Amino acid sequence: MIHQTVIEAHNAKHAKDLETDFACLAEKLDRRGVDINELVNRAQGFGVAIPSWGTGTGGTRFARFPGDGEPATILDKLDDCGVIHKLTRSAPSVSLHIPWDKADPTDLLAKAEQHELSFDAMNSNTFQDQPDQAFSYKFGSLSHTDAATRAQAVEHNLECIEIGQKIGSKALTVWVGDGANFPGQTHMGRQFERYLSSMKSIYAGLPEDWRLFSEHKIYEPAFYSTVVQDWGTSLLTAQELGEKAMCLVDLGHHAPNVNIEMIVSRLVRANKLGGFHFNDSKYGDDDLDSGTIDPYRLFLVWNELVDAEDTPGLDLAHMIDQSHNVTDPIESLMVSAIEIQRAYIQASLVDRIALAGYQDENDALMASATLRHAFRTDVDPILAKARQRSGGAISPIAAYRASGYRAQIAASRPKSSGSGGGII
Ligand SMILES: [Mn+2]
Repeated sequence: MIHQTVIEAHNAKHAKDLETDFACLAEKLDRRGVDINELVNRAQGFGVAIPSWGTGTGGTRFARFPGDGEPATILDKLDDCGVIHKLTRSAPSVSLHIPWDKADPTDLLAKAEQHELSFDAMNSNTFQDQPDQAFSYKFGSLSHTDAATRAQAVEHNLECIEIGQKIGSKALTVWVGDGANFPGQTHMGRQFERYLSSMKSIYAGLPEDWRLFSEHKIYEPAFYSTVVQDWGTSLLTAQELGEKAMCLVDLGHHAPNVNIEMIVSRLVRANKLGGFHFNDSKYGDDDLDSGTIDPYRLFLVWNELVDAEDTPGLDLAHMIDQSHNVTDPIESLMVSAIEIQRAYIQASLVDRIALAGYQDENDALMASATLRHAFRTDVDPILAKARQRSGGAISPIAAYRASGYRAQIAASRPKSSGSGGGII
């Protein structure tokens, strides 16, 4: 593990520069009527969940190139999540994936406590077959034409809830790859009815204080049609199931150029926005780290979230869901947590009174400029100060590299093979 003295030594080297940059930004923000310490407080209060599967190297349909010290067990993954949180202080929870992360709940809780972590939403997996299962998901799971296969998939989701209850999770995320590869392969209406019926069975097993997240995705693994392909179907599902059913928006699960911030606004209006999977992509799904391709879109999504933050009942689960193929996953996840936090703080800088005025006056140019003014503000000193005040590293990547953590775990963990993926 990374000892606190490593962080302190790192911070001691960078503290003076941070003070200078922080004072300069404080003065600039003061001229805009903004108290920098309020923003530091907001940054300190921010947290995003790390996906357990993100700590391992991902892959494509072609290959996977694992790095040194890949986590072999969920306890290894939690150690890596602990490092991410220790250095950034902005990743206090972990989202588990069943059955990949099956373990004794006592061990999971002990490891989480050691790293000051908690457990966010549970994720079920009915998009691949497990060695011991009776029925195959080749032609679907919750929407399969065969009742026994659907029952098996429902049962798996109920087991995820059961495991989650033992470790303090309060939500289940359901994503299914069910769909069709050819026109005519399935009856779209009947397939959706079967999906809804299965989801109702899962919903019936949901504890009173839990929520059920429905995650949409436009395509893949089904290449022609997908059962829960967009937010419309996700909303239909959530509305039909009941109050505890919400929609989860994964940034990578849309067609190119889709206005995701508008989807956010509509789901807030419907009281059905439950959570996020953050990532970025140039072409495909959740291929790239948050904020690496289109930071302005990330900002615009956060602009809607900050605008809606006082909406009664709005309680969002923020999670990262991305694949790391050529980077050290710990580094990618730290950068992403920081970029998501950055967009949140930038969005918190939007002068909403001025913006509303420009909107009412139809002053499109000034309304747009108001958003860009917030987006262009370099909030780095705020994020670094928040980490410093919370006991994290001023510059997490530099501190991580100085710590030698990767080399240390590479020596004790078995070398990983090139198999397996893990993109959802
Ligand atoms: Mn996702």
